[in-house]
Amino acid sequence: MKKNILITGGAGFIGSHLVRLFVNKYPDYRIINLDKLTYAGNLTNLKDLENSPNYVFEKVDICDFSAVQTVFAKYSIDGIIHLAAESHVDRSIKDPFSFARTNILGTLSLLQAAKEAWQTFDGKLFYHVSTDEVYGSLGKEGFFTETTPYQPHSPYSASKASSDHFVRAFHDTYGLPTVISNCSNNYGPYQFPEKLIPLFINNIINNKPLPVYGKGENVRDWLYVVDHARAIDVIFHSGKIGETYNIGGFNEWKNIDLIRLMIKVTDILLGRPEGTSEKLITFVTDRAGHDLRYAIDSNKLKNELGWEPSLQFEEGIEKTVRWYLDNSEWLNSVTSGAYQEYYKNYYSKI
Ligand code: NAD
Ligand code: TDX
Repeated sequence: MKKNILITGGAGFIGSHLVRLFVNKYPDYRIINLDKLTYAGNLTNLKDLENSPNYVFEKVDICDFSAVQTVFAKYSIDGIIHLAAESHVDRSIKDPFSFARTNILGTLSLLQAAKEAWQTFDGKLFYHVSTDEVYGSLGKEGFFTETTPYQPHSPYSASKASSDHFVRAFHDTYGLPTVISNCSNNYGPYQFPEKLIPLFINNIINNKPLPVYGKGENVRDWLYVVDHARAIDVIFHSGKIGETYNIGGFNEWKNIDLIRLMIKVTDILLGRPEGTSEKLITFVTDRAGHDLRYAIDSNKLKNELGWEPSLQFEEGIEKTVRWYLDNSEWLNSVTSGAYQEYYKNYYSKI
């Protein structure tokens, strides 16, 4: 094998798309998927790769430093693309400790293991996959750039900001070759149905309420997950060490407009009369500390490395709804058991 690449969080939403891209595109790389398989990690996301000769799975918690060291000792790791994290803002409001543990201490454990394992830093790279939420919230105008000061508001974004700082600290203090990307909201197949888009598609299918936080006026910049994986590929291979790259779709949607579009597309594909599911819209108490608007300026990535999103949003959302309708087995399997327990009281209250 030409290279051993460790991808953490490869059984999650974005990680599974990235693992698939790398395993298929680079047959001479060994891709090691390291994942703890939390509620959000699911090996069925990677079923098609099970027998690929250049793919291996390691069930490891990134917070378990000695287990991480063992993985470094077992494979001669050339590069790490680190995605493993607790990723849902609402869960971070309920349980900030687990976000601090995984996102901060877990990242530190990987950084330290890499620093110790790598005799020389030549040809090595530690790539941290981060979020635009570290920059805080925008008003009606403007964009986040790579130089926007950090101003996280949720425990999730505070933990991701902290992990970004640790990555930069390892670069500045020890010379560890690092790169960071901060991406906007992703959507597409295999996203756990707790995030807005898959949660609402699942609820429309099942005629359940669509809980819109506040007045639905918050704005997010949506990017198709495969385009994010393509961006990571470009940055991993051509990004400059020590740099940060913003990744976004120049595709802003007010939540309520996006929800109405999802309803329209899903009703059509389900063969329901147009607008049938509008009645499911339920305005609920706003999320605490809810950031008003995210918008990413990804011109650095476009101008320096030539990356651009490939998919128009209307096309991407239809493709996504179709995928969830065609993959009811996957949807049913991830929404059984603990998932039902998690939402049990929620729907009885709204
Ligand atoms: P996800 O929740 O779908 O997947 C996270 C994965 O990490 C799961 O497979 C889970 O099992 C694994 N994991 C969690 N804790 C772990 C631990 N302690 N040890 C090992 N594995 C562990 O998340 P996602 O949406 O795919 O996000 C992936 C990364 O991208 C995260 O770092 C997130 O902050 C970042 N990001 C996400 C988005 C988005 O819109 N989803 C946008 C920008 C950045
Ligand atoms: O039930 C809901 N109702 C609702 O109105 C949910 C789950 C969300 N929302 C709103 C909150 C946000 O304004 O929809 C918007 C999107 O919410 P999420 O899907 O939870 O995403 P967000 O909070 O924006 O964070 C996401 O993007 C950045 C990911 O979860 C992060 O992991 C990523 O870093």
